[in-house]
Amino acid sequence: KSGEGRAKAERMFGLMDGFLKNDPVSLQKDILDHVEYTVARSRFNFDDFEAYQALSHSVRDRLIERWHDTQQYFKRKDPKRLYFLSLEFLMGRSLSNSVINLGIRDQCADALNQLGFEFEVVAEQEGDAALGNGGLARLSACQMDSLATLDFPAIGYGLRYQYGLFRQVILDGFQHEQPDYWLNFGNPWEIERVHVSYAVKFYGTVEEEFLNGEKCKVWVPGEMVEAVAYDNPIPGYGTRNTINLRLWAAKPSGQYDMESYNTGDYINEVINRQRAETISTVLYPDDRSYQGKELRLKQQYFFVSASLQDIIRRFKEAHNNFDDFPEKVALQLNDTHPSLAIAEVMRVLVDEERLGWNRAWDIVCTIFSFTTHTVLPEGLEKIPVDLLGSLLPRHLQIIYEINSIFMDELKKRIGLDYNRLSRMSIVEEGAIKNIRMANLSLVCCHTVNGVSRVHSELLKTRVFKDFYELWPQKFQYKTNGVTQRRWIVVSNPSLCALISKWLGTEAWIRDADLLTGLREYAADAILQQEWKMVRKVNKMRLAEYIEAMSGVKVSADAMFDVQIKRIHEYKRQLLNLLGIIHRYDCIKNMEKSNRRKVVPRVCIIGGKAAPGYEIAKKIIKLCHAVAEKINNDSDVGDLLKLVFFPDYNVSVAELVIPGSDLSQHISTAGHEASGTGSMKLLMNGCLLLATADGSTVEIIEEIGEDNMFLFGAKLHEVSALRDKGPATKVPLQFARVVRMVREGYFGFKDYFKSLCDTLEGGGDFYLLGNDFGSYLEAQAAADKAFVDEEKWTQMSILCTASSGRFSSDRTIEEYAEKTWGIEPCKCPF
Ligand code: H53
Repeated sequence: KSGEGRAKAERMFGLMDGFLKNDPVSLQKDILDHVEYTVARSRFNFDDFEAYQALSHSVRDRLIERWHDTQQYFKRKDPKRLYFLSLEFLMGRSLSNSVINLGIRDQCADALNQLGFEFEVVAEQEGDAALGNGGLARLSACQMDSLATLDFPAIGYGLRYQYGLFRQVILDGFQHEQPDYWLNFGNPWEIERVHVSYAVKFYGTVEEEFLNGEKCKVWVPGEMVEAVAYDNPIPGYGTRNTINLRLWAAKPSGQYDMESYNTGDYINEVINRQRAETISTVLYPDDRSYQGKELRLKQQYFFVSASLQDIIRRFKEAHNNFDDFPEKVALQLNDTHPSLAIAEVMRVLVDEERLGWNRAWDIVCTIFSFTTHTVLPEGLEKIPVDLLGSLLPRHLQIIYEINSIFMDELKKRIGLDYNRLSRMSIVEEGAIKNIRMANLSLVCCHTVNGVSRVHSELLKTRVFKDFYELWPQKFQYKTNGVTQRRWIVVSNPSLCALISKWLGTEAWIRDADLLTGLREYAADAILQQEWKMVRKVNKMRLAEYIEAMSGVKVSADAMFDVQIKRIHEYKRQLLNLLGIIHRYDCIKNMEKSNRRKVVPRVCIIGGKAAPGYEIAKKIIKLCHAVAEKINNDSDVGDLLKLVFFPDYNVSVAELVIPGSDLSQHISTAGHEASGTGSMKLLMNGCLLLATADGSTVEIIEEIGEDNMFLFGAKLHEVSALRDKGPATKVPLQFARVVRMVREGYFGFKDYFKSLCDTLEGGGDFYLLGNDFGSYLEAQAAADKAFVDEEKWTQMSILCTASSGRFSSDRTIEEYAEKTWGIEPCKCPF
């Protein structure tokens, strides 16, 4: 464009103010219009849910406006874009988050008020979008918020499951799973794009053909499924930028085989075609054991293929030479779930674009980066060769070819060290041959990121040691972070207001490092008073919820002690429960007069167990059995209560976190890759009781050991302790509490036997016995600190003040600079 033309276009973008006005009167009119014309209710008669629908549609209109402008702007500027591929996004609710990021929260509340509705009540009508399992999935959601807020040109790609993570229902203390058919009331936060759809191929054979005298491979598929895009606008905070999360849904393909329509079996033919939709039906609820299921592999390829067709189409709109591809495209693999993308890009470039193997390979090696979220070799995904060969025959060939070239090069580098060669091979030999998706990713990506410093060290020295020695330059880490927009501004508005008041600015909402400004007031009596008030009100709200949910009355003066996360043996909810049993036992056995000295506690545990994870389900049952006993014991009264929060999800977290005094992050050292719950709690001024694992190690550096309760074996001690066999230091109290469970003090003796067996008789892989003594000491220290209100409040303020480093904004900035090589592209206001 000429200089003048560009200036004109700039002016146009500068004028790009919204059509839709954000004052309460305009908003109210829009809400009423949506009540009438979208929800089809009378504006004289609609309820809270309908108000939610109408308000959401009004907000969605505003999102769409910004979304269009942002896409338009990106298209014009054509920056290098980040494509974030993840099979899971745990978004939770959207309304409150959207109105806050758009800066129209108060106007919406006013508009509703005049119509006789309350914003909080209306927002409560929304269900969670739970298209993910746990930490990994919520991390993706936090990172999307940061990408938008920091104006990065990014697009998220994933799957639009019809059934999100199962609902956990507790019956008689046992977990039952119920399907989460979350779309039955419509979803105002997505936009169906019937015209953005791609055919995805499966099965079939690979044939050789001669084209222009050149031999080439052609994949003749046996099945085609259509992928249809659903766009979910993600607004940034304090910016016009609104990026896209594009989720794919499976539909029967339009391109079917005409032959089969002449067989006369019309009904069966239609039913078969309809089966295509199953691909995006349901989220796999187990987050780290991969069982080589065909449907799971289909999901992976389906979302990868559709996303890449979309990415390549977008690239080709503006470019005609694939050598420019790496300058415009960064592909981020969130764990190995999308790693088939590597083989898919090779296939497209070699078989369809005919670039030749070497040119295609050079491109592939510069566009992919990979983040791993696990510590354990068992957590790494493997795909049986037979399965891959039948579903994606051409991809298997490509992976074999990549491996063969890699193995040849490796032999030249390291010689004939067959053990090491077989460890590093992408193909795992054995009774069942497997493709190791992590090895594929390590070979083909330019960078592999860990999610905390300790995690990265473990990757280098254990999990991927062989690869680290070969390519040390590929290894980086970006300590995880969470978004303060969701975890303070949305979920804890009164703390948010207090922070802004004392800092004299709201700038920390975009720059969390500014929270350190609170440090200088940590000892200020007035701030402490206000801080305590805010926390007390949050605790009262939580107490009300507990009573409504479980019938258990709790006092907001007690210490609220929470452990909220997926149930896993390594996360040691069982250690927490044994500690609670010990506390109960002590109260029962102490002189009545001494009970006055006990610091009252409300212990809260929440989390889901994977449906097939027996031990985890027993831990949930034990929690209920112990709660039943304690909560009904008049000797104990208010001194100790135990509640299990059923169906823990993002919106439950938003309620629990602001009202927590103490939170537990007590995994056996060396097992939690990072952990992100701790960061959300820290931001909200909750003190941590924790082991030195994952990101906690870095949290300690920020807040100091004095401001938390640290315990347990250190990483370097763990393997020696295991080698030594049954812990020699197991305290007597440990044996006693395990015996209480074993002998049926809480009932269900036979059922809990196998749970107790994991702890005794040479087992105890997770070292509960070893850590029990120091765990009790840390708990005692927490009790002691809680009594000194002034000190506790000061520590609480310091936690929030030190949490800035754990904002996902920092994580994303590091990725942008060190891994993706992308720059902000800010849509003018
Ligand atoms: O990912 C989180 C980490 C956390 C880790 C978690 C995770 C999953 O949620 C699922 C599978 C997996 O391998 C790892 O356990 O430590 O904080 C985000 O990185």
